[in-house]
Amino acid sequence: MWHKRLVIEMNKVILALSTILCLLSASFLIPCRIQAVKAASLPVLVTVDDDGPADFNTIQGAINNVSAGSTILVRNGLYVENVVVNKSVSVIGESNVATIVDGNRTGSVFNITNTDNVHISNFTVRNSNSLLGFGIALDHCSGNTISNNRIAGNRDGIGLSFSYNNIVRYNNLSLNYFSAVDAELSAGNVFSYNFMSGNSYGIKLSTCDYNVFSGNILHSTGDGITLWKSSGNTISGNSVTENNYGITAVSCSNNGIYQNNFINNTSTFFFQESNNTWDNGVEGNYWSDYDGTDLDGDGVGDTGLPWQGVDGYPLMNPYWNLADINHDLKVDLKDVFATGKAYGSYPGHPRWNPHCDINGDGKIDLKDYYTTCKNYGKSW
Ligand SMILES: [Ca+2]
Ligand SMILES: [Ca+2]
Ligand SMILES: [Ca+2]
Ligand SMILES: [Ca+2]
Repeated sequence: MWHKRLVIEMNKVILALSTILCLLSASFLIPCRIQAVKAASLPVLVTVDDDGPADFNTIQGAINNVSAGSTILVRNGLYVENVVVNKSVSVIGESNVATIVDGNRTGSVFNITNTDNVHISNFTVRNSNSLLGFGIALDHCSGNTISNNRIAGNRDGIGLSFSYNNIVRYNNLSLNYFSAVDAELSAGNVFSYNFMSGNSYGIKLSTCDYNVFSGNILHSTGDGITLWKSSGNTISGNSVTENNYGITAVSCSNNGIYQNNFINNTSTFFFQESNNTWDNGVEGNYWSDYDGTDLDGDGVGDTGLPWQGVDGYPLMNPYWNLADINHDLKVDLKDVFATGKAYGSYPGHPRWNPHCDINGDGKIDLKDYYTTCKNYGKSW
């Protein structure tokens, strides 16, 4: 009898133990599975190398296998790929000379479509299709940054369509067959400090409003800036040198075009049905063929106005540094003194000097004075 009871008790114990074991294993397994799912969706940093040890050997392989927010570091090498960027990732090359993405003359080299917050930086981007492709194509995108790339040998360097608030800066866009930058139906983008040479067009905008172009150099690149049905763009601080046309505008209005250098272009500009602003209220553009005189020594011409029928404030020397208040191509005591003299003034104030309002906030204060002092001693 006692033996039978012992067997029943033991069975109970075994049952209880196995229940505990089951519960324990379940409670371990479930978190493990959750963790595995979580790990796959966490942003990571991965490496790509075409011929050495790395997490992946193609850029596309890396993009396909990481989650949004990840960073992909690409080692020097030759990557013959048409890269589709369809999630928010940073794709960074080791060197923009030796990390080469080659589109093999098929489509675009980088395609970014319906994707935001992508960074593409530090690549040579070459050989899109010569009839259809872009070096880097952005379509229905916003918040992307394209920087420090060398983009050459494509149909167009960078193409934007239906894209907003992207940043394109510090790229070298040279020797593309058509345009360095070709944008249509895109707004609020910023293009700054890019170098463009040897293309058929520099910057080409069709139906693009409220973009900013600043600090770009467009040298010997067919037609420099070409605007069609585009309004409200700001084009300032660019150098447009030795092109066919410096700038052309057809059916464009309210673009602000000032503090640019138009130097030795075959034809300075061409307009049709266009009404734009060629100064910021104080300073216009530098035109290498301006032959007027500066009567009061503020660096802005006072005769032959408006120059070319548009510019009421042509600069006497190329625009090169914010702190060169009197545009004599050096930042020296004269500029510091002028800023000091106008210190504390605002429009309407007897000591107001608009040339000294470097940051354009309508007052001369420490910020302007600091910029002048910081650039002290620089010369062109
Ligand atoms: Ca390599
Ligand atoms: Ca003057
Ligand atoms: Ca000066
Ligand atoms: Ca100011």
